[in-house]
Amino acid sequence: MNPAFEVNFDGLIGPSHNYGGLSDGNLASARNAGDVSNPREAAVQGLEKMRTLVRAGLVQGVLPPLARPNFDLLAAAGFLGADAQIIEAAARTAPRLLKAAYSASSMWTANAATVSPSADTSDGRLHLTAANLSTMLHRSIEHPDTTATLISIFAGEDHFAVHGALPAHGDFADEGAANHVRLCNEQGAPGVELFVYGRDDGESTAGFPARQTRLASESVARSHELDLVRVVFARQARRAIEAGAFHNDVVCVGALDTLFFHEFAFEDTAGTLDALRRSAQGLFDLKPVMVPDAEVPLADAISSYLFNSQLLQLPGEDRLVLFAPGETQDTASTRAYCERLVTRNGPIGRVEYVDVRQSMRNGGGPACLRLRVVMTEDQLASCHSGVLLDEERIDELQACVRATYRDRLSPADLADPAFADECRIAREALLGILELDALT
Ligand code: SUG
Repeated sequence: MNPAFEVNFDGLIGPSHNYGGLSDGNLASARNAGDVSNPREAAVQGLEKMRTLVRAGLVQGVLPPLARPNFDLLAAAGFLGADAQIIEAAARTAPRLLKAAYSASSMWTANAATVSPSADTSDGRLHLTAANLSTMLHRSIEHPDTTATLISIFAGEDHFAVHGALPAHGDFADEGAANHVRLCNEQGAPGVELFVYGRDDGESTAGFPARQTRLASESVARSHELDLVRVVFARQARRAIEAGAFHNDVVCVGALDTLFFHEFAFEDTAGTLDALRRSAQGLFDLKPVMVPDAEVPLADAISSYLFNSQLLQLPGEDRLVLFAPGETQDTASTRAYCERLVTRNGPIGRVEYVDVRQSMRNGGGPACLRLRVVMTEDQLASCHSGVLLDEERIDELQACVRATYRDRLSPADLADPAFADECRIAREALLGILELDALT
């Protein structure tokens, strides 16, 4: 076995972070629509989370923000001319479209791609498939640029296979790693990949959208050349989606042999656990930690984002650590649950709270902000080193954010053509620090 470890690639929050209210079914996005955001604080909070993990001894990566506004989207809608003219015309006649073009949603890199480590794939390469994010307009424009970013970071076909997104149709709706959990004994050993979907292709559901289809999950599993004996497809509970869990990672998180999930996460909990145990036979003994609704009501799980935590193995600690959002500490039921959880003799030994409130108000917790990539030493050595962080680089990025980002942004401010230049200048400076100038 080739030893491997998990690298978290967090999204660096972009200068246009705003509360656009663009995501139907995402209660936080709807609740905070139109509020004034603070992009500077948002990016600093995200970088502080990365710093916490660097200090804990983990390898931490970062993915740069995508260029915003996305002029291709505006041009596709017939807005042509000089940049300032395009923005003024769009602000006047299509303000919602302008918000979509400006969305900083690429920060939630759990949705950037689905990742299968080389221990699970038949060609021994690390596979990544960019997610088409086809359900939400503002997210559907991310994948071409995300694919380009992934190719420039995971360069070299000996080690990496970067796949472009699935066809942009509802039947292939794909939201990436937010609906995918990899379980294993140790990172370098073969694991079991759990794909969670909300509907079948061709199936329409009333109410909040189910953003992942079974066909999309199966397609990714096939192109990643996974051993299908080690793959489980499970249906997300309709009840969870209706309660505001627009991605599975709002009600479930897994790490190593541990699956931490809410009682109402899956349509068929017993069947899902049985299938996981069967797939894990000979590899590891599954450790399920199910949170009963009687202890944490589904509504609290979703408003506090208890499950949208990072579940991490830290050097020197024998049990897993849950890095949960501060909102989990502020919510009585989840705080009490976490206090009880760590006193038990289970696989989770400690809970730490992190402040990512700016992102949380758009429905993005600690787990949304990171893409997990399990890598061997060789793969790490051949990926682009400019995006791997030490504290010095974090300091540089924070200084750049403080110098170039606004600390107040309302959706109405997007109408100001000068803001587009500010966004470009800020992003170019960040790309310079990450040695990714080729992406400008
Ligand atoms: O897709 N919010 C994101 C949040 C993504 C969270 N990711 C995971 N759970 N992995 C979404 O709904 C809101 C943007 C706005 O409303 O302006 C938004 O896109």
